[in-house]
Amino acid sequence: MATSEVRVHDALVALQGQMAAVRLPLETSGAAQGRKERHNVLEQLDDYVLPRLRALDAPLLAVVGGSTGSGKSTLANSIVGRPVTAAGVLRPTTRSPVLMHNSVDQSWFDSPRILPDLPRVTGPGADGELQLAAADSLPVGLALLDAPDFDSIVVSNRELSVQLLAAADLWLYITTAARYADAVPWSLLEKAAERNVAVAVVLDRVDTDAIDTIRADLAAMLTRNGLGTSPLFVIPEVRLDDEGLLPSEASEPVQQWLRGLVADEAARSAVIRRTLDGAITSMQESAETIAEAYEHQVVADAGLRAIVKESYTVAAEKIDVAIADGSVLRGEVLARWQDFVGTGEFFRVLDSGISRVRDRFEAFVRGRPQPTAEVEAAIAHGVQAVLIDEANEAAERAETGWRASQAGRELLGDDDLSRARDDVDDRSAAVVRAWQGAVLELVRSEGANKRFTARAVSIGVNGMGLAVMIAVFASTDGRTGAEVGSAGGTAVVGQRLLEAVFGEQAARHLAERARRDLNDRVMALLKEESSRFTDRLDSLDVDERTPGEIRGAIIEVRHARSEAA
Ligand SMILES: Nc1nc2c(ncn2[C@@H]2O[C@H](COP(=O)(O)OP(=O)(O)O)[C@@H](O)[C@H]2O)c(=O)[nH]1
Ligand SMILES: [Mg+2]
Repeated sequence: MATSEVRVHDALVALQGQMAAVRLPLETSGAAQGRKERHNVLEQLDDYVLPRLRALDAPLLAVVGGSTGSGKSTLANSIVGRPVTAAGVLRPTTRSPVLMHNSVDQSWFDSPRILPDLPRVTGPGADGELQLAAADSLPVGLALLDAPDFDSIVVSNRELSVQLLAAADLWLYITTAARYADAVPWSLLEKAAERNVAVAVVLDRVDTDAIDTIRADLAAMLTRNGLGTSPLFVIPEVRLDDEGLLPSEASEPVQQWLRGLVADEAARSAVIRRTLDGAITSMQESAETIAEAYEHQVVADAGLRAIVKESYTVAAEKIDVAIADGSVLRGEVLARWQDFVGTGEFFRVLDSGISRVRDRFEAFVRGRPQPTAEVEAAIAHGVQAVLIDEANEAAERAETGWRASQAGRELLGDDDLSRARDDVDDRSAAVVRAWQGAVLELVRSEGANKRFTARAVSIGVNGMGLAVMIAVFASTDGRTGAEVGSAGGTAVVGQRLLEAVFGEQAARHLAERARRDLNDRVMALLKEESSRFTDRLDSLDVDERTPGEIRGAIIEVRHARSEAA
């Protein structure tokens, strides 16, 4: 290879790496098409483009293609001069393609150099095997491949046919007088024209008196479809010989043309170049399509993530409001808190004046059992209810949002994520319990700083902790106490207790830390909840850099080719 060709080769290898790495996991617009094209590009690089670039002097491979019963096998056998490949009205059940070559050329084909995924056999092959047949009547430098019908009713046959045509330097396209205008073969020929593959057309089994009309009609169709320069051979309807071969004068023109082609180095390499260039160009286009399809994946991925984020941000905000606006302090919590603080003794502690409050407080907590458990439980219950409600609503919003797109629907499949996790009760209860424990711990360590006696601290911690919690639940916009309404009226008691014991600033600081702590724990809970959605995306690994990388690889192929040209 010339240096410039090495650069083309290496650019294609880089593109191959991109294509191999890319996945189009989301059901977005163009994803199905992109996956198909990706598969084809990878296959054609391995089967044809890279091996051809590495060995431009390898034999020219002509693939005989056409619809069922058009006479492919008969023509291939007739060119070779003996019945190598099974022909017949009863369709051979095997879909093993046969590659005929001169024995001198064997080493080009018995290795996985081209079509590496097809195992080689020398006898009749099984499904998906490539049967190699040495036929020295073929000129050195020409191989003939009898492909399965491209319109086979067996899907794998059709796919194999397409794969083999994509590996050809030349399509020897066979059609019959009865079938030449059919839509299916034409869609294939249009593809050939689009890709600029070298094609020769054989019109087979034509009644002698209709030859001129049909030839003219087909020639016009070829011209209209961009294949006007393709050689057109016409084989009249003839009797086959005992071996099922065409009489030599019938197959002679095609045979001569093929011989002439491989004998003329310039003509041969022109055919190879044309098909190779066409293949690389169409590969660039496919890669563009794939990059574009991947862009849709990136957009869809971001869109689905935004739905989840929005759904759970709303939940976080609503929880935040519910926590701060005093609504938790209604009903049961309020009643239990009033039980707790509603004794005259408690108020006397508060009314005794800041200077003496510490002593009084110690006396208060010493003399008093601590019925805080009920208040704590009521708080836990109230907060937990808010968390569960909002987690459920967020799940419903996110699931509804995802179901609105096909990508989201496919990702959800049969799973119903429209409610919070099954264990949200336990998880949210644990969140609140852990927070309450942390609040008590906070009060304990603050109290220790204030040098309470150990006993006062240990007994008073629960009451102080409650006061902090109450302050948290009535702290809308930094306001506390009476300003936030009836529930707050009670909260002011807790506030004053805190201020009396810790000082105003420290008291505010305590409530604030406790609130931030609760917020962190709530966010962690919501993160766990939303990860049920986002985990599904994370595992797909849709990377926004990918389209750019593919385009970069395409640009390098383009530059390398223009340098080589
Ligand atoms: N009389 C006649 N029969 C043919 C001709 N070409 C093919 N056949 C028969 O048509 C049937 C299908 O041919 P075959 O080569 O197996 O078609 P394939 O499916 O394209 O490989 C076989 O029975 C052949 O013997 C021909 O030119 N003349
Ligand atoms: Mg056949």
